[in-house]
Amino acid sequence: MTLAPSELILNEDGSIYHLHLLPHQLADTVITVGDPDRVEQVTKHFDSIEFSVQKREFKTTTGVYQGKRITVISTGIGTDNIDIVLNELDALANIDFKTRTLKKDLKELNIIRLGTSGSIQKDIPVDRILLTERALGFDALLHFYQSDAIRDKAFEQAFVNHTSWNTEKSTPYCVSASKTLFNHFDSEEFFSGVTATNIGFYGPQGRQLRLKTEDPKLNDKLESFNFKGTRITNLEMETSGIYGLCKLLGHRALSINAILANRATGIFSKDPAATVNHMITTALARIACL
Ligand code: R1P
Repeated sequence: MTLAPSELILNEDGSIYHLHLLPHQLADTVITVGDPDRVEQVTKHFDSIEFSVQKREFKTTTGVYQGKRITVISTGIGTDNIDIVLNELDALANIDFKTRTLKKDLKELNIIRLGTSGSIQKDIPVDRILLTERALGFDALLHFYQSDAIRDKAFEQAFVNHTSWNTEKSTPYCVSASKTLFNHFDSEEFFSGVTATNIGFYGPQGRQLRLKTEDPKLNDKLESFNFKGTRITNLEMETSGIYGLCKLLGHRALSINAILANRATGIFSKDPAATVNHMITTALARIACL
């Protein structure tokens, strides 16, 4: 199938529409961050920089860290941006831009998110690092794709029952990390668990400044949910989309979270920059030997 110019949109220089990248500029290992300023916080540790480009909230730098070529890209906030980033990264890797057809040999990228997040469990304190084994998406992104085969329906149903979830909001979906990447990073120094991804920072994560939320007990229900010994550990805004699309596209994904807030105790990190930098250097050391 040849992709029409309206479907696979390329800029005049041949780069992909939003990310403004050419296929050869993408490394096989990709680090995603939310904040464009965090790209430099990662790449300042690199031995060399190949190139850097920014369009909108998507800033990309490719370089080499301890002999490993890595692309670092900012996604901005939310799973709506994840749809753009993941589809365009995959197109760069797996679509021939000249013929506008799928390549014969498909690439499997390593996609590692280095993000920030809030813990919802009292015993997961701020300034620690958490690996997401499974993500529970309250966003609707995955429902626009044929995704039945990759979802954990038993987990989803148990969650809906436990929380008496109002499906006017969404239909939660449960997707997993790449086992290979998770096992590569898993260690006693990290927490691991289920990351809930939602479409907003305030009401959707149970924060009430002036507006009352639809379910004031939402975070208590998330905290007390238990599925076969597994609990929901933290809240953020991208991981479910990354896991879902990576599984569907055949890429390996892992989300690593710097815990900056503890929503159960009301505590926020006193030095978030140091915690994020610790996550970055710890993750880079492991990414170098992937
Ligand atoms: C909200 O402040 C943002 O921070 C978290 C959330 O997922 C959301 O994107 O992650 P990042 O720090 O990676 O952006």
